[in-house]
Amino acid sequence: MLRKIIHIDADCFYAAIEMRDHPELRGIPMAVGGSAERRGVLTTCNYDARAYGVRSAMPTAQAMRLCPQLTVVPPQMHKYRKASKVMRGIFANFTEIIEPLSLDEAYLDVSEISDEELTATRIAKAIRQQVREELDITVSAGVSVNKFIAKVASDWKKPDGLTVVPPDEVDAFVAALSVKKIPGVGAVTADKMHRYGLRTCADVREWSLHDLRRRFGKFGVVLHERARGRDERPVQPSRVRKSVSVERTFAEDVSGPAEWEPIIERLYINLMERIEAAKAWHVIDKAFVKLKFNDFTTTTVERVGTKAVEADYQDLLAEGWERKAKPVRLIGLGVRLVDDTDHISEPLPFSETSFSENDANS
Ligand code: TTP
Ligand code: MG
Repeated sequence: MLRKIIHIDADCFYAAIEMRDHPELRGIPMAVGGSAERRGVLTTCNYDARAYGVRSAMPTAQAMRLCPQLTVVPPQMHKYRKASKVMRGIFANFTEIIEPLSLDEAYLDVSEISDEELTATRIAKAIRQQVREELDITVSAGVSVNKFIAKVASDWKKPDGLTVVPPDEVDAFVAALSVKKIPGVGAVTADKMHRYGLRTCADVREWSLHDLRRRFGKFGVVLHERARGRDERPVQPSRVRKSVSVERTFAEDVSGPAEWEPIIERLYINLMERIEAAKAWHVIDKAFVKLKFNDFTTTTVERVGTKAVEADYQDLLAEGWERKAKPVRLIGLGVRLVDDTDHISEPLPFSETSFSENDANS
């Protein structure tokens, strides 16, 4: 089945928000980042500054040499997070299948929208307009049959661009595409490809899968696919994890706190391992326990403002147990998490490697 994928990416996002809030910054070269005196780095800059060669992740001092009249303002993350939430709300008016990649970027799968009037292109147009109206910034959009082409397309006419690559144009569009446009091909891989005479996707098509694998390892498989405009990756809606927990049902009911203390110690260690595996330390909001009594009733007790300390769990369990003071069949320990989609795209600033999709240099 042919899919319909939209990729949305805001134009010079942090800079656009600052220009919106400080109109005097419009039309002059400006950037968002740390000051040159403090060896700061830019997060991004507006398109006026880009004309001077100023770029994201560039040391501010270097940017000032390229463009001495550059105005640099400090980042205000809370504003960008808020704007990001509004953008996601707008996407959600059209589909639930939204995969955010960072604060200002997302894939949408609108294949299922069968309304003749509401084509993928119209949806992209409507989103661009709604973002402009609600946030007073511009986003660029790409519409095509898969993530790869939609992403390349959204970048095609930046800023404030809409590029649609319909199914019957995919082949020609991709053939002429520079290999540098393939996500994952960073500067190093591009150089290596150029040495082999691979400049466009049409060049890559001349190579067998076997040879691509031999020269580029696992990434050779990706190159083989992308060069033909293929990308089967689904749009994966972010499932926001709400809690991490462990629980244990006892073979025989335990009578109360005195008896379960050693059991809790081990359960607590399991919980710590789960939190570690989920990398959830920084988003813990509350600790909670669950008790199931031998009459099959369940009770939970929560405590805010804890980083999940073992002693807290012992207290919470004692508190829960006193509610019934009956033998216990099951005990659960857990933490509730704050919505951590807010934390996407931090810490600042990104290094080039952490921002590109798995550059392969093998
Ligand atoms: P991008 O979408 O990569 O860049 P952009 O929106 O500023 O510009 P473009 O018009 O080319 O899309 O990143 C989104 C935001 O993420 C950007 O506004 C600032 C932040 N960011 C960093 O903090 N460090 C970085 O190195 C990059 C690339 C972005
Ligand atoms: Mg952007």
